[in-house]
Amino acid sequence: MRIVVLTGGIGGAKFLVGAREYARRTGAELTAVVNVGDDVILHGLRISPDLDSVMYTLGGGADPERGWGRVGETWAVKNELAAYQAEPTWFGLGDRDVATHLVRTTMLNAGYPLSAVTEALCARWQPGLRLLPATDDRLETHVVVSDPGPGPGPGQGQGQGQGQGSGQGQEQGPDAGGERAIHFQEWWVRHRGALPTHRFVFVGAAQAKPAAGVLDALAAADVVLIAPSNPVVSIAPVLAVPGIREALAGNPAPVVGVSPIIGDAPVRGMADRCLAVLGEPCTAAGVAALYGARRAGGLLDGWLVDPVDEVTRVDGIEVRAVPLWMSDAAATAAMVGAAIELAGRPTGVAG
Ligand code: FO1
Repeated sequence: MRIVVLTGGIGGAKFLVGAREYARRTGAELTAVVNVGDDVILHGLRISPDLDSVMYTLGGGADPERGWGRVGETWAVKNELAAYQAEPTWFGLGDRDVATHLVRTTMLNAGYPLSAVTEALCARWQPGLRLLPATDDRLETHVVVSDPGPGPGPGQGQGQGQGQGSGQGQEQGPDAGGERAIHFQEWWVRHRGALPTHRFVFVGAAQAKPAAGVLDALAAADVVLIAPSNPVVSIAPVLAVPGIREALAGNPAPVVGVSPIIGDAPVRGMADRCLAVLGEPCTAAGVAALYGARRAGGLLDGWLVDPVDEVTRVDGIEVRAVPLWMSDAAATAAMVGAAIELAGRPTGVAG
């Protein structure tokens, strides 16, 4: 059986550990199509947070608490950059992590596509499944926030002037009411999403093409799973790549999603804040409705929810309640088995 998983970073990485366990037990072939909207160029380095979270987690090099970056990390480069007041100082670049970004940036500058770079990095990390970026083209999530007007607002302050205008909340400048876009990483890391936010924009999406291998994987899939990632800033940017939604609709293989919301709250991260920007409820049923039912022109045939959410049905989508806490690989593998079962495929796992 061929399984394709659409995924973001941290929550998706944990999900893929279970999916890999399931694939090992059943002999299924597993491909992950990973969000690149978090990607950013900082200090001249190309950083791909979701690809790295997945690669490090599956390769055993991730810091388990943070979910991003390397375990046993040191921060000499970050501290030296801060000593030079080289902005941004709010993004934590670990020394080991920098080596990944140096290799990636060197290969991209040499003309290799991101999918080839990812393959090369995975030769070291051996994630145990195929990792594909959603696209090899530029696709960056930017966030449109209210503009406090002139003055050293966040991200524009000089080195020494950095203290004013940022960090003490969002003073309204004289021409308050404007809008400006900041990179997702500034919104997420520097401001923790605590800015008056209007919308998310996937810059470059309209011109982006699915990365090499993505459309073939989706066309050949027997089941497609949507990982319990942030629906707004992790899954949506994947679906924004022209051709990916069409490939899902064109393949009758069932699409089953796993709720990232348990008990009306995100398992981790800021899906609640992101959903609020869209005016969507932070509920398991709400996210399913956001993805939509295949028979109504949306994505889903099935939806896994945690029993605590007592969601019995979402129009046109078959709902199943199973424990969704990814406490370990075995628990997550059981979730994957339940999703495959809901897809109506033989799970191939005895008992
Ligand atoms: N997330 C943070 O909250 N703070 C950081 O300093 C930070 C640094 C960082 C460096 C490399 C990397 O691959 C990811 C990093 N992240 C950091 C996570 C990143 O912001 C992710 O995009 C989000 O966690 C959303 O998935």
